[in-house]
Amino acid sequence: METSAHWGTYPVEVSPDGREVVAAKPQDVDAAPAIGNVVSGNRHRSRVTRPAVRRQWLEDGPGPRDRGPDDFVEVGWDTALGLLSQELERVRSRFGNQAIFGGSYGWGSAGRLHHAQSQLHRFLNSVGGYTSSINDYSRGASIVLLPHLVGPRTALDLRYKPASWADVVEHTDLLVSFGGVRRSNTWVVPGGHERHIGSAHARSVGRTTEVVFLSAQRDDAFEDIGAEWIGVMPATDTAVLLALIHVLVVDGLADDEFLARYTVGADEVRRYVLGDADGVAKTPEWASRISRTPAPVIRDLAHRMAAGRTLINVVYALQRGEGGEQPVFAALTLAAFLGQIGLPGGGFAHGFGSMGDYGVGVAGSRLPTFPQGVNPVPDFIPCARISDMLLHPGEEIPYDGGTLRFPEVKLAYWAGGNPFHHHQDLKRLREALSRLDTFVVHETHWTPTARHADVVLPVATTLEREDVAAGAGDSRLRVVPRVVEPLGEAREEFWIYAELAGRLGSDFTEGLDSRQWLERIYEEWRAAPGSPPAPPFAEFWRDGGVDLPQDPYRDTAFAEFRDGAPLGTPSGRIELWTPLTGHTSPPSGGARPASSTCTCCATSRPTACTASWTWATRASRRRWPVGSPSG
Ligand SMILES: Nc1nc2c(c(=O)[nH]1)N[C@H]1C(S)=C(S)[C@@H](COP(=O)(O)OP(=O)(O)OC[C@H]3O[C@@H](n4cnc5c(=O)[nH]c(N)nc54)[C@H](O)[C@@H]3O)O[C@H]1N2
Ligand SMILES: Nc1nc2c(c(=O)[nH]1)N[C@H]1C(S)=C(S)[C@@H](COP(=O)(O)OP(=O)(O)OC[C@H]3O[C@@H](n4cnc5c(=O)[nH]c(N)nc54)[C@H](O)[C@@H]3O)O[C@H]1N2
Ligand SMILES: [Mo]
Repeated sequence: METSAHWGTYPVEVSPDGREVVAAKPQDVDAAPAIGNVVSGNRHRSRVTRPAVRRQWLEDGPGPRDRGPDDFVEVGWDTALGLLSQELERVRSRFGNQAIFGGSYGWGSAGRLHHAQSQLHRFLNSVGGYTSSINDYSRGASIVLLPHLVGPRTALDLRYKPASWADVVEHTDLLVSFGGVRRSNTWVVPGGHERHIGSAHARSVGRTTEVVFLSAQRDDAFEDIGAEWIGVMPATDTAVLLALIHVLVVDGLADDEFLARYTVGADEVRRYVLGDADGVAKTPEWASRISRTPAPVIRDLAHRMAAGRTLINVVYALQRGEGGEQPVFAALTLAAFLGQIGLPGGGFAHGFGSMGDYGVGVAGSRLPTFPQGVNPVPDFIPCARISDMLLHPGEEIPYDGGTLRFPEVKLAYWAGGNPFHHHQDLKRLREALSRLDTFVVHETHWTPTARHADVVLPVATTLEREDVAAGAGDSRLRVVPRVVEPLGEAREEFWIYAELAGRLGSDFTEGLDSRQWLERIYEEWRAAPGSPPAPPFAEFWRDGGVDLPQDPYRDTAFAEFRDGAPLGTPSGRIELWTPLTGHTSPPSGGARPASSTCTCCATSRPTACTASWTWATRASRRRWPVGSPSG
């Protein structure tokens, strides 16, 4: 029997007594070794097996308190659901639905129906809505930045239609990656893939293309890719990038024709790297003092880049820190100075080695989706502002060229994420959570987040429920069968929300159980225009899945632009500079963006989030990472 995780597809067996799951030998030659932990974790003693309520909350009622690891009282489902529905009712009727935070960032587990966030959002929408969160921790800065530089559609294409591994093999002479092209990272895809393909691609690239990666770690790239390592201090890549531009400008290697035709602001960049703007020439010697990358290495790299078809890749990690938008901006600028943006296998990429679905070269099919309904509450935060929101209710912050006011939240509801794993400054997070009246967590395991909750509800794992799974560009929509019964009193979240909705007088299920919903989302997907040929549900289930078409995408991001189609930026070109006075309006026109993030959300201080996303602005305020690796 095969199951699915974000880590991929893998076979499992069940012990003769039907209770334990046993990992079987994977057919996937590139299977992630960590997959074994999923199986051994399924019956681990850290599983949440019964609903549990913080004793103090139970005895003294909802209210702000230090949510340390004090004791929990296990209660029956009826008691837990009764208490929780009462509390949800109290908060929504007394304070309004915006006092419920349901952002609930996190990956949960693979599966299209039992997607933890979709389920929670559908439930909260059914009871009047919630304060939501947008964007992510993965590309928090670049999701907001790139639409301003290249337009919203091209920014999206850079994620889903970048130069592919196959393009690199065929066209790229030199792939320069800022950050390691890690094998381990490509094991993971949202929704998982039928088979891991990263290593095979890396082997091909290793045979055809010179690969150079800049990183603090020597062993930071696929072994097979045969990459050359250049050491750089973390968070100093922007200095190296500016020095590379400096060399191109000074040595006459910049593609002035491309810059004139396809970009705005190149003259300002030239003046900036030459030091006309601030008296500091961004020479390789200047950069080497900051980055510890030797100046001759930088100079040589610039010449190698200009000598053939070069693709510049920036891994996600670089933008996940203060000032993290700068290396992304500077790398795009460098690619513009090389003039190869939009040529096959050349230009700029942002994700090789960060995610297994990056550059697979296949146009992703639409996938079955559990409908979430409509959220009438307009309040939202960039997801990484959780502590700021709780500590500073009512305060305004600049966000993506506009202003955002933090709502006053009384109850946070988390399902499928672990903020004590993913957030910064955990002491501050703990202080922030102490301001809540109530913190609800659905978990499979007693994570640190669960231990900080007031109400902890035990949920069934992927191995304990039925679902369907696939990732973007996947070769198969897979059946995810129930392998064992839920442990202890763990339940499907679908059941939990159905029960709560019943108590609160709303409709979560539309009269269907989770198996019927599975069939419904599958059949709706099958009937939708543009879906690939697929059999009826019963046949699909019996066959264990259906193959998805592997149509290669024709035009990569920027291909049409190179052919003359304008970008979705105000100038229609790549914007390398923005006047220091005033920001261009966000692509959304100031309204809530469908999906994007705060430039500074990786920092968690409102004062650091200035929506000043040009590195020119940053530099002028002397926020440059000069001298210290952490900036
Ligand atoms: N220091 C540092 N912090 C980081 C990063 C970093 O590089 N360094 N990376 C950041 C990034 S890019 C990301 S994406 C985040 C990841 O942050 P998270 O997505 O929060 O991390 P996970 O540990 O995968 O949390 C998922 C949780 O969901 C639970 N779970 C699984 N299935 C289900 C389910 O069906 N229902 C429910 N209710 N729960 C379920 C799991 O037990 C687990 O605790 O971390 C971010 N934080
Ligand atoms: N095995 C595994 N794979 C995963 C995940 C996982 O949890 N486990 N999470 C997935 C998720 S949610 C995401 S968002 C992606 C994250 O993908 P990334 O953000 O790309 O992954 P990281 O491993 O954090 O960073 C990649 C490499 O960048 C280098 N690096 C870090 N900072 C700097 C810097 O300032 N300069 C330079 N030059 N190099 C730097 C580090 O050496 C690191 O090995 O990974 C995905 N893949
Ligand atoms: Mo991520």
